[in-house]
Amino acid sequence: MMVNRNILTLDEFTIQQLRQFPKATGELSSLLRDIGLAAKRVNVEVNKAGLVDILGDAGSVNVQGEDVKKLDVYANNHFMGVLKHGISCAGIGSEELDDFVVFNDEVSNNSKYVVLFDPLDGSGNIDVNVSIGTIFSVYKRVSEKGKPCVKEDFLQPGNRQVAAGYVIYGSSTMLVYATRRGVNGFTLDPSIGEFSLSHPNIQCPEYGMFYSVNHGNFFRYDEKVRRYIDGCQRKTKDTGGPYTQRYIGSMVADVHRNLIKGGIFMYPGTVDKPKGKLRLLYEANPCAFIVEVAGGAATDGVQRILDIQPTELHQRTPLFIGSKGMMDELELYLQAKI
Ligand code: AHM
Repeated sequence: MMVNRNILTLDEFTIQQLRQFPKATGELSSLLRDIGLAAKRVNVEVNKAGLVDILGDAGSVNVQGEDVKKLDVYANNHFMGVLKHGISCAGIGSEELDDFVVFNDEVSNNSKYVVLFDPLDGSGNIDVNVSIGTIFSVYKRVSEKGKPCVKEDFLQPGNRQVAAGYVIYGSSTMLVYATRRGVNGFTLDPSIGEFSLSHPNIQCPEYGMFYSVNHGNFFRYDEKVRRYIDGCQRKTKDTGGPYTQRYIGSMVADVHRNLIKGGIFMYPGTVDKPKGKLRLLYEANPCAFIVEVAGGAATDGVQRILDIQPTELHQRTPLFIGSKGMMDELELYLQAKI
């Protein structure tokens, strides 16, 4: 197989972007490089998950009351470590940690950004060899530079994100990230160990064939949501046939497929859990930012995800996200206009 060595690597791409802004400090490029490095290390461990004794519960329970797998701990520590030793990040918030972490040394206190991440989304799928991922979100801190970062830096609405992205550890490993200027996807080329630009300027199709939802919860959803799901299974004027149901159980993989091919992903509230399962800061906000930059939309069923003012680090939110045309159609159902 001929491999095109002229394809830009992640580092080359971020530097090329940086060169368009001669006054930029390069902190964001450096941060993305750090994230790329951590992703490569986690990828190595994910790839050998079936071979080594790294599977299974780490014996602890995370702040959401869920079992923590060993790979979650590994990924969390790697992302945190790489960001701590970089030059761009004042502190982090992680889905796996109770509270945010202030790096609190001279370089970090003078850094511009804070990062929030879900180190291993879909971790329930680790031991069955299904795609899992890391999701991240970058904010400019609101606290004074030179001092340790504070909680308010992490509790910013998603519309203040500077960048967001995810890594999918799947049939190939991909890093997709968005800034306000666009969404770009990089595939890990194992022969050189670099993320290479494979999906420039990703645009989410206005319509697609896929709807992704946990059907097992159907009778716990609100009636309007049930009517929409029911509608997905019938003929629609836009596609000429029913949508195809695809639900991986790793949001990052479901959202990625729908971003590329067009579709809608839903994790609605249920009677017993009105706020659903997903976390606003670690899952919903970064995905909403990426999908919106690519031309799609994301709501909690009432308002735009990115406009929600967070009040706590681990708050949950219902999530509806995907192709713009399908989201508009969903809204008609949610407003009881259909
Ligand atoms: P996790 O953080 O424990 O991995 O849970 C998040 C995952 C999402 O990736 C996925 O969409 C969802 O949980 C699936 O939940 P369910 O099994 O309730 O449908």
